[in-house]
Amino acid sequence: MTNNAIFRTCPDTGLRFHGPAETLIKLNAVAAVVFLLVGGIMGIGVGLTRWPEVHLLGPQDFYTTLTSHGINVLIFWIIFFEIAALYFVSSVVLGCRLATPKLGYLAFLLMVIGALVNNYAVWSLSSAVMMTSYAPMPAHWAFYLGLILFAVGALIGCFIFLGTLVIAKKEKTYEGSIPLVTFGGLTACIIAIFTIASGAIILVPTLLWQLGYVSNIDAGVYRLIWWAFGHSSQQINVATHVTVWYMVGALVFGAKPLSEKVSRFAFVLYIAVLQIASAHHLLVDPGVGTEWKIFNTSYAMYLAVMASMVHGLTVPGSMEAAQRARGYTNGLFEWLRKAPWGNPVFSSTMISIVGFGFLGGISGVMMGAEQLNLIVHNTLYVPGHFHATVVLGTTLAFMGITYWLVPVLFRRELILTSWCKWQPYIFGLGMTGVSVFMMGAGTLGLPRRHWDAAFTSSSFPYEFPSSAMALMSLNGLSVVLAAIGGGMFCLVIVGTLLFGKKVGQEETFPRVMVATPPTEAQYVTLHRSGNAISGTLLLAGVFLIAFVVYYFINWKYLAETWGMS
Ligand code: HEM
Ligand SMILES: [Cu+2]
Repeated sequence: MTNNAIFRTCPDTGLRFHGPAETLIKLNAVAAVVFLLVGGIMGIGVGLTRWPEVHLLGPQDFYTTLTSHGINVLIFWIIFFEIAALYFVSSVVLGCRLATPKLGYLAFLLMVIGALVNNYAVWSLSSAVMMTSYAPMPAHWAFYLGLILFAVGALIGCFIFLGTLVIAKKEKTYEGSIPLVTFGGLTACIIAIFTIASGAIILVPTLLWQLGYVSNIDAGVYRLIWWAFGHSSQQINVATHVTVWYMVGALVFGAKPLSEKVSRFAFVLYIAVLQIASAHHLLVDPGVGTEWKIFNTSYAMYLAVMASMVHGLTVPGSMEAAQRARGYTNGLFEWLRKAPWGNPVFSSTMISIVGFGFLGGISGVMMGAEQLNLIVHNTLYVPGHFHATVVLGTTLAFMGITYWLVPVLFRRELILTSWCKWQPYIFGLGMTGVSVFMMGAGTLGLPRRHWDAAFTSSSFPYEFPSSAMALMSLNGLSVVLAAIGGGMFCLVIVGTLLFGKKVGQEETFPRVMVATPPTEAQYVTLHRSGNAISGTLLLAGVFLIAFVVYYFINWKYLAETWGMS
């Protein structure tokens, strides 16, 4: 076999980087950040229009901006980053060459072209059909073509990941079973293939419809298949950000999973049950039956939720165990107090875990119950919920690992280190506000995606409670804070690529990039003490109580909407 590929061994991490893999990881990660920047700027436009006192944009611009925001962040930022992550957890983690790098460049090119074509359609071919692009609301054919090209590129990326696993196995670059983070990547990849297939099944006919080859698209069927694609893609995000959580545990604390088997099983649950949970997007659709809705959104969906709760317990639990093994054993929380809160890799991850669990998770289960769904369906509650999942959860996790990846990949020291320290908190706080205030306004009935929060220019005026308007103003302020945090991130990263102090290929960074794991002996002593994860268990208890209380409050609230007594 002719293998003239270049490898370098990273002096800080000991990882073996295959040249083309490294280049592709860099390209995809940089493209991701660029689309985050574009989408984030759109987010400011959306948020400032939803702020009643500011009401920045007119209706046409608002819907265009909202469409652009949703697609650029949720599709382009996240998926470019995920492709980079897949290449990393295969080629780099397994220390083997990347399969077919040439196809990798082709995939990247297709994704870039697709993203540009789609953006062009949104902005210049009046295709403000929102991220969900529900037919029969038509977009220009170029809108669908752009998405399809992007998806084909991403699909090639998935196959390159699988091919790389095969190479690693054949060339025996690892022993035993693949590491947990690679397993998490494999989970994401399998879900991604299902997702992209569903996307093709729905988007290709829609493209043909706009080109005049298909006469009409059934709205109900469209929504059913679209959500097989739309929901599953969220599960790719969850699988990937959970993978990042485990990775950060290992990098920052040298933590090892409490139980590999349990963690792997929880990943498998994602693959097994997530598709059915797509039904939670169709809970008020007339075309599908009640039994179908209830079965799919309760019995099966809760297994996916359980899987996330397992990860939510084991990741902090493994961090706690590692810290305690090292000697931070005082009280319930010394391990947490003494954690590196000034290190953005860690703080981003912690905010991601807590925000995803408490805000995103609990609200998602609430909305996923058929009856409760009615009180918040199509209100601002929905974007409130998913900003907790895809922004606090996924985006912050990705930001956190980027703080680690950029120095390692580009051999440059981060610039503006005090900004790096504060950025996760500013972004996290702003985004918590965005999530909570939108959920609050939604609970009071404010509709989703409406250009005019106060309905002032509506021909059928409607008075929302003044508290709802106050929440929207608070949301506006939070949008500004989140935008500052997001801007800081983009600036630090782009600035580092351009101006960061160079660190030679043989030099090391002046800080520890990969923590040394505690020794087996330290773990043994810890287990004898019998409280390896007592702090985490207490936090999990708080979580479960919050969960039950919030669920109950919403049933109570639902009962009160029927003034029959
Ligand atoms: C500075 C950061 C961000 C701000 C200020 C922001 C704000 C907003 C606001 C105010 C809405 C409109 C809600 C409505 O009126 O229906 C929205 C929609 C949305 N956001 Fe964000 N967001 C941000 C980042 C993100 C990120 C990082 C993602 C994904 C990873 C995301 C995904 C979405 C999606 C998918 C929509 C819905 C679009 C649609 O309805 O078609 N946002 N955002
Ligand atoms: Cu969903």
